[in-house]
Amino acid sequence: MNQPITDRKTAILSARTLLQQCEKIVCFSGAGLSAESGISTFRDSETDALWSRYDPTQLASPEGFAADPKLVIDWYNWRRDAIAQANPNPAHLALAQRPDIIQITQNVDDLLERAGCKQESVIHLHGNITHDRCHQRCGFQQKIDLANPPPLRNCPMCDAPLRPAVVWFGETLPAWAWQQAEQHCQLADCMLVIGTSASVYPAASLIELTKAQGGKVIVINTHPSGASTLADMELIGPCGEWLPELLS
Ligand code: BJW
Repeated sequence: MNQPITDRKTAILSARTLLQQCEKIVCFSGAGLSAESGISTFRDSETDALWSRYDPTQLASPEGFAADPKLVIDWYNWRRDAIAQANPNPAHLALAQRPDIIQITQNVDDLLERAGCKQESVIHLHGNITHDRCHQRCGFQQKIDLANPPPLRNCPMCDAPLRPAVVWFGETLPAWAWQQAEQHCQLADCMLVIGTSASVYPAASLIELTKAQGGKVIVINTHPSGASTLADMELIGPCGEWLPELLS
């Protein structure tokens, strides 16, 4: 692993030089991208009093939903409310200024789109909290008003429970999103890995995919992460500070 670069000016210059040499750049992001918008991450956040008793990774599962569907929907609706009140931060805005960079995100929020990224150009590997879908996959899907999300309810087509259109543990990723992501990562000269613990698979394997075919990896994270060992360059600190400097 390369040593973290602490001299800010040197780090920015090196990273910018690397990016200028690249034709195809992908950005692979996680919850840390939205942290400076006030959205909690999964594994490193200061716990919110209301939800501090619960493990988010257990709530984000079919088992959690089966055990207590109301609890899971209340948790998602609390997060929807937080996202509705949040604004894109300087990291989202910096990425949106670079339409040439392919956005592959694990995040289910719509902050990249609200920052100005084209909706069709953001690949959401873990789905979208902005929609509900039928848990039994009868095909029903509906856009949700994040500021006024409905409580637990049943599908109007087949009467199974409705749930957020996100990917829980043990569920497969949307096939189209995964295929697109794999194709882009295979061809990328450089991947920016932003604000992810890189601990959830298969998403995290995309970093290995880029690396394996010779692409460079620039990691931006407040802490060392699962991506550190793959990093050609590791910028330690908030992405809302690094990305505007790097991409301007
Ligand atoms: C900052 C910052 C700032 C903070 N600036 N940085 C291979 C090996 C082992 C296990 C598996 C495997 N393959 C599959 C699995 C099982 C499982 C898995 O990966 N488990 C792991 C825990 C080991 N994977 C799955 O189940 C996946 N499906 C699957 O594999 O299907 C095939 C299959 C089917 C059936 C049986 C078997 C296989 C699905 C995974 C779905 C993940 N879903 C969630 C919830 C989504 C909905 C929701 O939002 O509620 O996705 S879990 C959660 O983790 C969420 C995230 O997208 C994902 C990743 O988290 P992320 O984004 O990295 O957040 P954090 O909190 O972990 O990290 C934040 C980082 O930001 C930190 O590093 C901070 O330091 C940093 N940070 N502030 C920069 N300002």
